[in-house]
Amino acid sequence: MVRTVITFGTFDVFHVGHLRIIERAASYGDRLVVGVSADALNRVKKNREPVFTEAERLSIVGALKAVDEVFVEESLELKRHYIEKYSADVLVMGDDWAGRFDEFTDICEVVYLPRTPAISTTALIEKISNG
Ligand code: C2G
Repeated sequence: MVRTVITFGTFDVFHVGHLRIIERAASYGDRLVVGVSADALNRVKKNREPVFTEAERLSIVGALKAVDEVFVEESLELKRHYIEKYSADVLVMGDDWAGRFDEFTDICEVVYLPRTPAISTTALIEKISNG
């Protein structure tokens, strides 16, 4: 039996914190599927335009060794649908989302992993803009 892991994120201005969570997520199973937030969803969630478009973010995440499949996450409300569609056995998220997806424990295991400290897309954007 193939154990499928699913995770979600914007993965904008891809950094080592993103890489680490993807690698750790992959270690929970045999196959890793990643939902990459649509540009429109990112606008709603973060109130800003992503630096890289969803097509670019999808290409970057999809090219990673640990990733088997990528798709566009259109809405936060569709999580149950995506978990079922991709037959995920485990949902992995960073602990900034701790407790937020516990409702899915009826259909899969839900795991929250500690975020990589001291790095974020927001901090990188600030650092780059301030020169
Ligand atoms: N992350 C991490 N360490 C960091 C930064 C991010 O482990 N220093 C993790 C986050 O916890 C998340 C993943 O990397 O699990 C993607 O982070 P974001 O791109 O910020 O994702 P987000 O916009 O929170 O989208 O449906 C859920 C959302 O789509 C998650």
